[in-house]
Amino acid sequence: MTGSTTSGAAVADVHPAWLPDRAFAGIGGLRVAVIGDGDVVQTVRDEVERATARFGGALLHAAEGADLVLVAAAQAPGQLAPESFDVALDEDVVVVRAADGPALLYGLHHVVRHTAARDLAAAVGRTGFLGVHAPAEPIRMLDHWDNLTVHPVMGQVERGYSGDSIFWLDGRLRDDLGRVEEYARLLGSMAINRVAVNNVNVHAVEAHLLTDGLDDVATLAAAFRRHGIRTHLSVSFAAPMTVGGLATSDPLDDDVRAWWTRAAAAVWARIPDFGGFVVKADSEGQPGPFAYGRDHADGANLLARAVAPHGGTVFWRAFVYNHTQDWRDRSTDRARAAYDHFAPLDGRFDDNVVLQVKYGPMDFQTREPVSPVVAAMPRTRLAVELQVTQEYTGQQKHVCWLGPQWSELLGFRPWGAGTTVADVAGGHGPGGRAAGLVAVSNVGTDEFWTGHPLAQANLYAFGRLAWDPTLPATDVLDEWVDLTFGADDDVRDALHDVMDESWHTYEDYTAPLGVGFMVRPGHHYGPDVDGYEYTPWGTYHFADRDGIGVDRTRATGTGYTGQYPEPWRDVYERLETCPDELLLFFHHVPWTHVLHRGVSVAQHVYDTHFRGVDAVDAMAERWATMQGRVPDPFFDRVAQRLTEQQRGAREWRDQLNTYVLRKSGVPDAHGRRIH
Ligand code: GCW
Repeated sequence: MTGSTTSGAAVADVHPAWLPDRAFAGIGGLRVAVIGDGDVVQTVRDEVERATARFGGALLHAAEGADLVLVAAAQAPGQLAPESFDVALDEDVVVVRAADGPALLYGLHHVVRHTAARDLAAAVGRTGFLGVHAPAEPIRMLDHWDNLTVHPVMGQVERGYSGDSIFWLDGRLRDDLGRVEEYARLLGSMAINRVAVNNVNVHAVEAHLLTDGLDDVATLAAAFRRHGIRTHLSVSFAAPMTVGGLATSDPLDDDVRAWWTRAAAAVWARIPDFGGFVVKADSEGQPGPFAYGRDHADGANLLARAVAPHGGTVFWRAFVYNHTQDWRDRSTDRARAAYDHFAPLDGRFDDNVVLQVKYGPMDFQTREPVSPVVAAMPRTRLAVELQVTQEYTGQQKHVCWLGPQWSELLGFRPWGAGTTVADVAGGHGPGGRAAGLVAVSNVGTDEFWTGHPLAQANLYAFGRLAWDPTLPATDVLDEWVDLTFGADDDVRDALHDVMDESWHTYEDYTAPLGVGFMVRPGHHYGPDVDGYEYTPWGTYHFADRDGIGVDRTRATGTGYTGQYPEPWRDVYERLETCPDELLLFFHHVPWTHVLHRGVSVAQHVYDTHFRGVDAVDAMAERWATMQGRVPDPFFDRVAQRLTEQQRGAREWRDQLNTYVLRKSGVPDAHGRRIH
């Protein structure tokens, strides 16, 4: 599949990401039996055939004489949960028994990962290789904010930093689906099982996918199906009007119900394993049930009942807030909105509704507390939404390895002990309702997929952490390096040096202490401290000559701390216990307020901003030592982006430091140059 795409590189020129042929050398030399039927088993067979053709060994169709046996579904004895597999040693033979086709694919890649840096015998001796392997999160989904055409303001991929859509061109599916096939292969290798293929902001062109575009969607679904992935569409709540010609989209109207029932039936008639719908309603201008005086349970259940007979799921987003605020109104707090809208609806959503909640109460900031909605809805299936695309974390111009951020979020304990965020999403929370994780993808037609080549690691990490949220981020990075570059200690060390701390470094030179935003409105790249302060979208820092931060306490502020259960409602409420990194999210304090770490807020801003720039310079120097150690195009692209990161970090440093010095008058204790 090497035909050229109209925009972007031909498939043959595209970086293989973490699946270069070399990554399969460890299984290539073996005699591998693949046993079972179905599309995904055939994919496993194709992978083994490709590896053995390249590296020797053989593909077998029966266990006899094999070094490695991969056996799926009916042939696998025992009780394995869906998507799970078991790895055992039978004499000298490694046997992977899988519950189903997708599980066999996951089992294959489990072996590939473990043999990327060593041989099979050595892999067998490692902890974590043998035994039962099951996904922690049943739903592991990527959303694409892809438009069918180029949107005048947002471009083709909303918040996309990697070129155009790999799916769509000029209002319809691309002719050359080579990139889609490669993408599906990458996703299958890290056990993603659902994708949504169009933007949650559904414009007129995309709204028609649901009716006139089904052939295109079916073609995409076929490509994804071979890798165990179900396809979804984002739909507009107003579709009965805009697409169906009705006069209303009131969720309690009989004609509206009938319309959705028919629309769903038509979709599943064309695509029997279609996954369902994603809906952004009453959010940032998208239509929703509020227009009819209905609530979001009415809205979600309308669609849920239409798709239920077909086994479909409705992903209903909780990202609902007032984006036409008046900055003078101090009582409106955007952070409160999702909880205020949704917590009272707990228990009212149908079983096939998944409430999709952004990880924080705001909007994918570098640092936010965990959304209080996660702990507030035990009778609702909750999926936590992450942002792989780096809208607020450097837009794939800056290195920002997000594995550590996600590990921290997923491991957060909303009740202080016991259950984690990952547990709640996976169905091990108080109500036991399982859903999973969703993330906004970061790929496009760019030859490295992700604009910044190192951002490939974020995509990889999302899949791996959705499978096992307890994996240490540093191990995930090792896996990614070994697969991508081969087992090379120098490359691995260099990438750890450049990436391990890059999230904290990004935090250091951008908005401080959890205050968030301070970005240029619109495109959200680069510093603009007061950019959002007087806009309708929300007010984020309230800085004046005396201090900075948002008072979200119950005692004197917006009361947001009261949305958390114990212990957090009190931990965040009290200055003495509020963690430094979230101080300005929860409190308005004087510039001279002394942090737990022993310096004033103003001094902290200076220290971290100088430190952040130094760290970026060190990253660039370290990367320079990799010339000749990684392929030149990869090296060059990263080097170019680091130059921009060095420039950008200086811009952030100088604007933040100058702003704080001018507002506060607090001099830098170390007398460094502030403009
Ligand atoms: O982060 C904001 C983005 C919007 C996006 C919205 C959302 C798709 O700035 O571009 O719209 O979130 O999540 O719906």
